[in-house]
Amino acid sequence: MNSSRRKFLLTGSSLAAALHFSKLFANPVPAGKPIVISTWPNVEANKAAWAILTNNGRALDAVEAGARIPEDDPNNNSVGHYGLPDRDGKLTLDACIMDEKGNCGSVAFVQDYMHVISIARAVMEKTPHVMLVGAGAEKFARDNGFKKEKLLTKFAEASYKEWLKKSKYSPDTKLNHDTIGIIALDTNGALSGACTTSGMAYKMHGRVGDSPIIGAGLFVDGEVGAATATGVGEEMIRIAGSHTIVELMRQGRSPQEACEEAIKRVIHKNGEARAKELSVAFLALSNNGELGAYSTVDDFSYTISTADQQHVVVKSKSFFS
Ligand code: SD4
Repeated sequence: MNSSRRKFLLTGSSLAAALHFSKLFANPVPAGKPIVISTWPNVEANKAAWAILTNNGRALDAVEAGARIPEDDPNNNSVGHYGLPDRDGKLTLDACIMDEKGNCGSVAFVQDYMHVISIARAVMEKTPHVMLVGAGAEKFARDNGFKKEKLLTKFAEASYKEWLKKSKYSPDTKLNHDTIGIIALDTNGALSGACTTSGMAYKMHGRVGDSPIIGAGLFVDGEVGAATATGVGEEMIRIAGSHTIVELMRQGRSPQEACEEAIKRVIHKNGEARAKELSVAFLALSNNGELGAYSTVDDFSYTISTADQQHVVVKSKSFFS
């Protein structure tokens, strides 16, 4: 998260959310349904999802509506229109969506279309495939009425020019780290999830992270639960993180225990010294509304909305705190 983003977080509706930040839960509490959780202080995204859930809407519609909010948020430099580019100066977007029945859609390496989460949903609903990438995904978007537009902003261009002076890439998500993974459980007990990102700033052109990879950045199994991720995507892919968490839940672990186990695997694979430099975080929800959250380092927060806790930002527990 860059410093301008941090400043933004302390204004307006985000201030209200930040004030709740002190409300740390010793353990995530079983919350029932409906419920929506999202990575980072995504208060406006949760509100959009919550409005659908409290109107007896589908979890799938709720997570899509929620994910669309940061895709068009000038203060989010990790998702959608206002994201930072790759090292060739191109903004490329990734997203996926999944419902309780295992239906899923995904797009990756998409340029010039802002609402990639909705394109991912269209892939799920209108094609026999799960994933479209690059020019093929863009053609599909165009053919299905999505608007092509210039997305790279002046701010992103200026940041890129600044980055070019040193041209040094390290997977330091602390610089821009606001990818949204959002999971909802609706009043009918159906679970869905969505994840959308511009990926790691200054990544190689063509690089795709975990966010559009079903099983890495997102996984949903309506009979068990769902998980999503944010951080250095290569690490989630290496352990098939979100799928691992759901499988651990299927075998009886709580969402919290499952998230902790997945983070321990990331740490085990990298060694503690390197893992301290890697920001990786998971968020999980069981199909009875119990949540879990855990991260490598102490920089992760998430937003929860339930009947009792309206759009509250909570600081996650972490391995290295
Ligand atoms: C990626 N997981 O592309 C994403 C980055 C991220 O907040 O989560 N940023 O690897």
